[in-house]
Amino acid sequence: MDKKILDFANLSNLSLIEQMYTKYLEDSSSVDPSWSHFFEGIAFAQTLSHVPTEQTSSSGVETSIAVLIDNYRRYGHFLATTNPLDLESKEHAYQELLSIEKMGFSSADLDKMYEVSGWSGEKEISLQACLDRLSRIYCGNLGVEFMGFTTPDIEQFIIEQMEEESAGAFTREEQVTAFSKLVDTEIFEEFLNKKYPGQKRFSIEGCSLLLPVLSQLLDTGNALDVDTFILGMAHRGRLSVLANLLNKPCAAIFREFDPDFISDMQGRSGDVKYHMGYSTEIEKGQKKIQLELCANPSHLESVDPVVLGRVRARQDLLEEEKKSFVCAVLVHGDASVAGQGVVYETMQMVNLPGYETRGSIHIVVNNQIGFTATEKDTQSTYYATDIAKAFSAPVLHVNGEDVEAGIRAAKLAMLIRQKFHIDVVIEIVGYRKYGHNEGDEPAFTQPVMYQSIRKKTNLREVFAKQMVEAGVLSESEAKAIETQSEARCEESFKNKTQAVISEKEEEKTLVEANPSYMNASALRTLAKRVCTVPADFDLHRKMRRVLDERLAMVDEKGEKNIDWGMAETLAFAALLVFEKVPIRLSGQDSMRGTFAHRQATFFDQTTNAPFTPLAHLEQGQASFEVYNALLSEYAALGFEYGYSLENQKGMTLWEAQFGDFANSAQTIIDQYIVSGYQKWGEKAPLTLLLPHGYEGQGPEHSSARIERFLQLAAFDNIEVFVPSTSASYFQAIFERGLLKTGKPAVIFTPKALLRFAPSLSSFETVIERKSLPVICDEKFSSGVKKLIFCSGKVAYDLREARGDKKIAIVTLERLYPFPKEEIAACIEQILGKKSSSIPVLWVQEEHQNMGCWEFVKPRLEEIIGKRANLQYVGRAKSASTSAGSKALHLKELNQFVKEAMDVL
Ligand SMILES: Cc1ncc(C[n+]2csc(CCOP(=O)(O)OP(=O)(O)O)c2C)c(N)n1
Repeated sequence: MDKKILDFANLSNLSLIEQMYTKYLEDSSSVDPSWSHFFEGIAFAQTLSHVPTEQTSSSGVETSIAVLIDNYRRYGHFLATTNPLDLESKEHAYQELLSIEKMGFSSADLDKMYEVSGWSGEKEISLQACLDRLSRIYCGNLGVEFMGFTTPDIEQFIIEQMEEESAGAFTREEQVTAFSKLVDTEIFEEFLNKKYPGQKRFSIEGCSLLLPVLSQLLDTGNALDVDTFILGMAHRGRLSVLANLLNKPCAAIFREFDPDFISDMQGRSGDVKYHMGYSTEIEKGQKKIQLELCANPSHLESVDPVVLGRVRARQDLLEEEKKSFVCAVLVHGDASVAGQGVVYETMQMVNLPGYETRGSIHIVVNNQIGFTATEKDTQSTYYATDIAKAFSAPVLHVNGEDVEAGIRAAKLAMLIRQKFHIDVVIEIVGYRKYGHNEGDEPAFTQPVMYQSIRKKTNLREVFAKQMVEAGVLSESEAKAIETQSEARCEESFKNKTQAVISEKEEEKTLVEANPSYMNASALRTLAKRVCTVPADFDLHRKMRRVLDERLAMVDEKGEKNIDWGMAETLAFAALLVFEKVPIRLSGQDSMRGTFAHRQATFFDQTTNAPFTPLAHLEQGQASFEVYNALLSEYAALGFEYGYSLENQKGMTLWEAQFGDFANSAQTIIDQYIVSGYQKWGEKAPLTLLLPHGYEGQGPEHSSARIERFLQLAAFDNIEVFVPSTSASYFQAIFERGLLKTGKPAVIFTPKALLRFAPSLSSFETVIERKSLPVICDEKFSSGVKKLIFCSGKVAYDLREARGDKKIAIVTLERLYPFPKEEIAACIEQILGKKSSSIPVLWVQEEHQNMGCWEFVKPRLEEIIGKRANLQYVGRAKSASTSAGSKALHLKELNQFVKEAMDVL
């Protein structure tokens, strides 16, 4: 967007605009292009003749009437009657610009005629009529906010849609459909209230317009060939959406309210009813619409990126022109959309190559309260939706009591999304009939607001009256719709005990490994392709060297071992070509790799054109996509979680820049990745790469918090790897790519080890794939005096200190599922069956309250049994992850490594 356009939005200097406009009219090239762009982009510049008729006299009137129209388009929403509550009205400084005096008129001009040919269908219009029309269009129950932050073509489109009186006309069929949705919604909520008084259902009453709006989105979308909607929403109104949009049987919902209800979840523990997802297919005429509501936790807005990830994964399977037929709809609360940073992170994705989804529809259900707090407490912005402006997303503010305005907004939003592939926001301004939940008393904190709310009539009654008066429906027809809806609830209630929603078992996704691929020569051939760029590609000198080195690593002479970057590349190549597994990898700077170890994409030094060898290995290979992520962890990881849910036959990887940054996405880790299956039955074969290792770089770049993932590991929910060699890393990536488990995984990847010679394995060792889950110490068959268990990099410090001492060092390459049998076998290999006691240690570089210790202690003790006492050697407990200086780090390291050697 041209930034200067934003400057123009400040119309306080009207005389400057007048001058520029006069100049522009004389000669459009005489003004700066940004000014002419501005004048061209607004409709009046094209449609109006600004010549005043004889009755006008004041000079500059041409510009003033043009500015008047422009100001209404721009600022009319500030005066729109969108708030159904009788509360103190909000003021905005720009409102002033809508006073005729500010625009160079006086009340004496009201009856004067102005030529406006082509604008209102009339040749000329009185100032009063012009104001009335503008006010009707822009200051009614639908306020449109779009000027100055979108683009001229979008502005023009919205102007045309708003000013064309017949655009968005409300047909009888639409009115009746909207009414039925309202009736079903409100009767369903009232029924729940009657049968389950005081139970939490997070009623939508007060904003029940949400349902007709959603339903209209489907209808308009359907007419534009949108056949899949993926929805994300929080608690408010969720049950109504399930029952009245996704057609989840009411009987099943009622049953979930019963105190004795336990659903059959095949051993899973489930979630509360207002967090569960649902999917359905609905018929619309000849077409079908796939409708999915994503499961989500309580954490408001956390589902937003998950929805987008799911949408993107679906779109990735479609041809270019069909991608927009899958659409994300995100329903937000006013307090959460204004307060939660993940909304910004998610909206930031709208134009990014790795994340864009052709725009999303956002609906903000603004009930003017968040739990007990109002916007005075929660919002510095004028509107709850103001974030939209940062992303050029038009906002349609709707009075929650005006069904027609809601329907019009829904149609317009869908049209805009399909035409421009941008985000569009609909704000439904209503109220919350009850407390935050139905057990709450809202008048404790909002007495005045609730006085106004108590006077309110249900929207269906308001709308029924309007329709009856307009002759759209007779009273008895309206009543019949209600009766039918009541009967649906009664009937469902009677049948609720038989209502069973069967759990859908996901299709088995195991890809059978084809052992022939490990034919060394086939992999070597692939490796060569990975190291090849097109003949005319201007490769950076140092990159040439990297590729030459990589080639040497796979050379039959075997003089050079495989580094970690090459191990990963080889694993990817094998998956893409031999197993046909598509791969998507994203993370901050992941194309190159934070530590310059990956180099997945090369850039032509003359043209800047990118080339990704893994995407060009051979015809028929699976797709390889690598993206540099936006600088976000929360939304970026949420997106990949969603993507992986849909990408059950592909490998989805997310990489943190340093492992500790993953805690910015802790909500996604805790609420989705580790628990999504147990709560919702969601299988997310997502792999996290978290760089981890103590190298004296300070507290913030050392620990990826292994302890946290181990604490979260249960119910066979996740795999946790800490590879210590490049062969082990190859194996972890390759096995993950085979999608054997359908589970998420964390691979704690190294930093210093990436090119550390002792950690680099030979090509033969790599392809053997025998490093997981334990690397037992082959060195000793007898006479071992001490046995040390550890994971990761510290093994190399211990081996160096060991020299020729008879100390066996065993690394656990996979921590979860805990490799009990393999460890037992390794112990037996080293110690034999003898029971004589030797020291057995667990050594780690992390502090005692971190790392693996707490997790491995009881598990190793169980395996070791009475043969020995397991002892801890490592850093003491600490509140901070590591020392602030390299010197202190090394001092600590030397101390505990020495201690490990000295223990008798
Ligand atoms: C991230 C997060 N923080 C706090 C809460 C607790 N909480 C639940 S509902 C709510 C108020 C939400 O207000 P709003 O977004 O306006 O939605 P409403 O409930 O009014 O529909 C809060 C703070 C939560 N669920 N998620």
